[in-house]
Amino acid sequence: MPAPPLPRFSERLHDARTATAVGRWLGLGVLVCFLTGLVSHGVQTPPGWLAPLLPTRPVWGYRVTQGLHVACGIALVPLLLVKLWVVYPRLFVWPPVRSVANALDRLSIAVLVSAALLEVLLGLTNITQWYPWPFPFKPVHWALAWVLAGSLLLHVGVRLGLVVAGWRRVAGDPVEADRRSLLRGMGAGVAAVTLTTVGQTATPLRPLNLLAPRDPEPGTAGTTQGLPINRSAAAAGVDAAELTSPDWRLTVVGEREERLSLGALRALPQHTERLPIACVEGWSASAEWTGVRLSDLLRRVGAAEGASVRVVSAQRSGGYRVMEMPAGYVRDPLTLLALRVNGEVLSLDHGFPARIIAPNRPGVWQTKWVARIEVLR
Ligand code: HEM
Ligand SMILES: Nc1nc2c(c(=O)[nH]1)N[C@H]1C(S)=C(S)[C@@H](COP(=O)(O)O)O[C@H]1N2
Ligand SMILES: [Mo]
Repeated sequence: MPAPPLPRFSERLHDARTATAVGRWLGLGVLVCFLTGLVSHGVQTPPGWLAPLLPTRPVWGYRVTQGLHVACGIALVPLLLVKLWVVYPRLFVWPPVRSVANALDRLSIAVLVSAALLEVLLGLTNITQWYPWPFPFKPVHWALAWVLAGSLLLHVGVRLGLVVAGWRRVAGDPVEADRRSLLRGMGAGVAAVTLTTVGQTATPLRPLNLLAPRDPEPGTAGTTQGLPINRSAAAAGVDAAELTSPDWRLTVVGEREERLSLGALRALPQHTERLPIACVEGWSASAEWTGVRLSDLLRRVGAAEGASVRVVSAQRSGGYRVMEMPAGYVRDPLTLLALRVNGEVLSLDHGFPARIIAPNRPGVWQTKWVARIEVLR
């Protein structure tokens, strides 16, 4: 069969060696995203065997892994665009399939490319808190991560020869100089998107933060008391009158049940700790928290050493209303029921009258507007 009038491409920079050179960086970015994603999944929704093993040190551990996840995720945008530009002429090869093996290979690449584009698009919309999809983010992002990892492994495995050859120098390669320019341009693209966003978690780069959706810089819209507000009291639909009423009580349930007023909480020994909030969406900020040690509160109601707890927010609905805290965080002296942040009484938006702050835990589990703490075992 004669070929239809397909577009023709000069070989320059659309060659396998260039695809491999770009692919190395792309593969590294995907690997970092995959591994840090596994960490996020494990820390946020640990299976039963893992929950007691989760470390509370370093206190900034999740801040680093999730900051890296979102930073590498953003860097994947220029990397993916360059990679697709290098290889897109392959869409037009004739004949489109040469054998069964070739058909399967091309099919697996279709899966790889779709999964990569979708994974990145989902991640980007999620960090801007825009949810245009009819499905929930997390389970889809999680499943796609495995599809992507599997199809990438297959893709690299099938081309192992080319990938290995790509590391070897070729004398007199006429494309070498152009390829180096392309990689430099790609590097500049990565640097640009990284430097203008990573300040949302890497404090010294805050002044460059032009594109990040959240900015912990005081004075920025949506930031008070030195912390961005992830979901305001109004957005969470909490009853401000109830939370600020003198009749407000915190219920703590163990062997006994106690109901403590805000005055009673303030009369207990207060501790001040510097701990970060590390949002799963990639921003983070450290703050100085003052309040009651969770372990002190639990000792008052006769909780056993090694207990885990359930924390219930005054928020009426939503995914963060109920939180379970494994024993390791519960017994940690840094885990506080915080009443103050950065020297001020918590604002309603930051969880007044009392919120949880625990070391090395994702922001989603730093429950605000705590109403009830129950010992589980
Ligand atoms: C190769 C690309 C990527 C892979 C393999 C990947 C993988 C993962 C995995 C496995 C998780 C854990 C999901 C769970 O807890 O069940 C995760 C979480 C997350 N990822 Fe990605 N990801 C990728 C790209 C991105 C990008 C580009 C962004 C945004 C720029 C992003 C943002 C997020 C966010 C915000 C979470 C936390 C979700 C939550 O806990 O609510 N990811 N990712
Ligand atoms: N009850 C409740 N607690 C919550 C949330 C929420 O929506 N409801 N959001 C969580 C998330 S995702 C983060 S990152 C932190 C942010 O705390 P901040 O708004 O005080 O900065 O609060 C956490 N605690
Ligand atoms: Mo968050």
